[in-house]
Amino acid sequence: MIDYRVDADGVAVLTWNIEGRPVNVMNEETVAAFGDAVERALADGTVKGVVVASAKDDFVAGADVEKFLEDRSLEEIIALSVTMTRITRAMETGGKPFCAAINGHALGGGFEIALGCHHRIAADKPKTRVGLPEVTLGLLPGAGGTQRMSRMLGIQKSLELLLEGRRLPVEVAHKAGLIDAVVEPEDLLAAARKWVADNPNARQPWDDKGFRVPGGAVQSPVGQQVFPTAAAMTRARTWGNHPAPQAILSCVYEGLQVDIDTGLRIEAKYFANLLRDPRTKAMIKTTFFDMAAAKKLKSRPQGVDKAKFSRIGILGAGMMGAGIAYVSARAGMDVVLLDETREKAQAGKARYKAQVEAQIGKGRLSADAGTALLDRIEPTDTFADLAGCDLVIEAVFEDRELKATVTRKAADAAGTAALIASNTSTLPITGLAQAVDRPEAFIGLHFFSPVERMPMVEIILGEKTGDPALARAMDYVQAIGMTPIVVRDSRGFFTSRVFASYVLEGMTLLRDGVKPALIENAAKIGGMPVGPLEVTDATSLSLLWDVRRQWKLDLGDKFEPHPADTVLELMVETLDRPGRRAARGFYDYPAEGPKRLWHGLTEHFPLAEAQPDAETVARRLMHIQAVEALRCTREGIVGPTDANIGSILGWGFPAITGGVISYVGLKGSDTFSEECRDLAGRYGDRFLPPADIDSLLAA
Ligand code: 3H9
Repeated sequence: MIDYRVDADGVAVLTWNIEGRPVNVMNEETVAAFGDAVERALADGTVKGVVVASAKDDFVAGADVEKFLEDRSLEEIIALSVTMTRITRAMETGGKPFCAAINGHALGGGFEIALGCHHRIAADKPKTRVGLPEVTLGLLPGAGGTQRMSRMLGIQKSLELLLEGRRLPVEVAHKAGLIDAVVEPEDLLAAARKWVADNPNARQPWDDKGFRVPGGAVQSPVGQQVFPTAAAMTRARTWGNHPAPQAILSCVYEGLQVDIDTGLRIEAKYFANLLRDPRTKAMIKTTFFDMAAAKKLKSRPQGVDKAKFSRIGILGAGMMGAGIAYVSARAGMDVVLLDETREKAQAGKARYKAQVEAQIGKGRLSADAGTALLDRIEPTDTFADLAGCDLVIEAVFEDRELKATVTRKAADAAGTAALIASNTSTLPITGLAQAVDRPEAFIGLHFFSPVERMPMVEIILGEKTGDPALARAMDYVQAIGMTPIVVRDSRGFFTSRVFASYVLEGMTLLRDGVKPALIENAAKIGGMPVGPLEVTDATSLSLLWDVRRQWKLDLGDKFEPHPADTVLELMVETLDRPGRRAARGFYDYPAEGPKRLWHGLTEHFPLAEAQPDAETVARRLMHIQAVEALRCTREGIVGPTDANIGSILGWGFPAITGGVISYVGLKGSDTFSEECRDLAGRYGDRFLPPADIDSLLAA
């Protein structure tokens, strides 16, 4: 587990090499083995100093996150932190120099081991990342990270890194002072050994009498300025929904006012409290494990050869089509971008020229790579250019006839080997598949806007879509670096349908006379990143109104009117406020200055005399999404895991809940049902929860 070797110079090398795991992780057994090795080195009179190294590609990837999902007592949870404290303090104060030889990723607890060494040398590998990303899992560093990093970098810089959980390239960490030296990979061990041999009296600065926090202590003018600002910014960003950033602030604030040993105990307490919070587990399950499994295509149909996409076609060079062309070209594919005229296709490509230039400007892309990327996109108005495409994605207007016409032409031109997809967000795939001779090779690929920033694609199965088509579609999504969820065909599929329930509820609140600012703020109190009125503006009221009208036409008697329909109609048809792009929606968007809620709202939607409390408004906005998502799972449109992933990546449902279905589990199905029935009694049957919720929650 931990190889122990002492060389002729008296330098012990403790090498992490956890059997049966792809990366080195820290759990009770591995940490105990590491502790034994540290003790042995300290006790061995022939050992002059110690190098901590790894035999795997990474250094140590942190605590074994799988263990965090288990139910444990406070004592058991604290034990890992306490043991790590004992070990790292022994390393720091045992009288022998310790040097970390960081050969690859050193993250979370792995980087905390390195911080517990007197010196850190890293191999110069561009892909290596180091840092403390715990906050992104809803946690805080529980093996000394908050205490050591703040004592090394000072309050401001350490809070920035701890609160963002940034994974730093080695060179950046070196500049920040977290890594002491960077060497060629083949020189790493020798450099570490040499440092140990040359520095027999190494000590951590915080173990010296008179140690001062760099830049100023908590009660210094700097501390007095940084903490209130950081607390206010955290509050503004999280609306009090995320316990981890708050706990990190407390750890640094309290920990820096005491000695390091007391600080480490404070950190352990906050760490354990976070880990016992059911929200943290829910977040870890969905964002760490389920998303990784989805990205690795764990549910891909078996027995279908992995598909390669060297040339693909996009129909329609509007915002979505151009975005899909860009992300595909970015992944190395040749893209035929087709529109009615060459000029329109060219304009679609041009949308991304600035994007590429910005990437070059930021040093994320070389000028040559940027030019090559754009060169891979071939604008055209000729269907014959689609010959030989492995995949064609239709991304024209939401007009059934138009879609059928272009899809048929494209399928004929591309040939029988091509997978044919539609990027519709609303029209059922089974109907669109009728346009082609091979409905088994037709599938929905629903991208989100802006394509290059949204990390997910909703794959929609038509009635006749075959497994090979699904497997190939998943391969494509993986190839462009995104996460797929798979859903069955239905009106609005999964994401558009549940997202619509949120924005329609926001508009219904407006119709009910609730203050617009209360609606927007309550959504954020509920954990949503953007209020329903603002996000409707961004999506476009007129688009939503068109969809509602189309559904009414399609469904006839079966169409279920929504109380928000009157709001949409008034805003779009009478008041001509179609949304953000026209700079007129629920908000005004003055050329100078920030957007603001349109003052005319209260004239057209008079305020009710009695305003509800924010909690009730938030509950309406959050519960309605969960009810709609449960209905989708009941109807077999989506499974609970994909529903959770889709809600977080697709429309920003709060990750701290673990997703829209997990949200119900966290509340408890009985409590949730009761609250929904109460809302249904007061605001309408749309809140009525499906029966037997428990059977819908299990992943
Ligand atoms: C922490 O450290 C808290 C401490 O402060 C508290 C101490 C008391 N645990 O991603 P990959 C698995 S919190 C369990 O495909 P790559 C992973 O699930 C932790 N499993 O490889 C996958 O399994 P499978 C803070 C882990 O090369 C396999 O290993 N640390 C862990 O693309 C291969 O992983 C982090 O947040 C883990 N910690 O990327 C870092 N790490 O084969 C988390 C990996 O069944 N890890 N696995 O699908 C990573 O970011 C990436 O794995 C890494 C390698 C960049 C290291």
